Amino acid sequence: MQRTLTILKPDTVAAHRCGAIIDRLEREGFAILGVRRLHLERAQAEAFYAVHRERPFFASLVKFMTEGPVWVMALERDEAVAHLRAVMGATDPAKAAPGTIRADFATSIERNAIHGSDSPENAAIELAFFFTGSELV
Ligand code: FUP
Repeated sequence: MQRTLTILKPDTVAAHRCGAIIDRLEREGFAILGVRRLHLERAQAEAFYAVHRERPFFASLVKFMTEGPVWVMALERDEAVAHLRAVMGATDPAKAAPGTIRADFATSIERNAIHGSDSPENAAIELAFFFTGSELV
């Protein structure tokens, strides 16, 4: 079994689509070990996306991620990182395969509904960003 981190982004929360996406994740075999609903502080969003700090879209991305509440979840299943990435689809919804979450729920490359860790190493870092080990049960 493997763990990964997902964030249902402000566009998803504002559109009341968290339930629809969680239903899809559960049907894909993910167990939800931890859930937090929070409104990210600017410094938190900047730290979470620090790898993108020099990219031209960074300021806009941080503004979007702090415009309203998000749901952060710790997920578990076999091959959780790769499977979540497959179920999410490509970053740009115009390029996301039919039936993926981003194809169905995202409206742009920035407002793309959901985050998923991109490697087991980053999953461990991102899980620790939001949860203590004892919170994941
Ligand atoms: P992903 O791992 O699919 O979420 O994509 P990236 O790590 O490459 O990018 C992280 C986030 O930055 C994306 F979810 C959305 C945002 N982004 C943009 O807004 N514009 C871009 O051109 C690329 C990424």
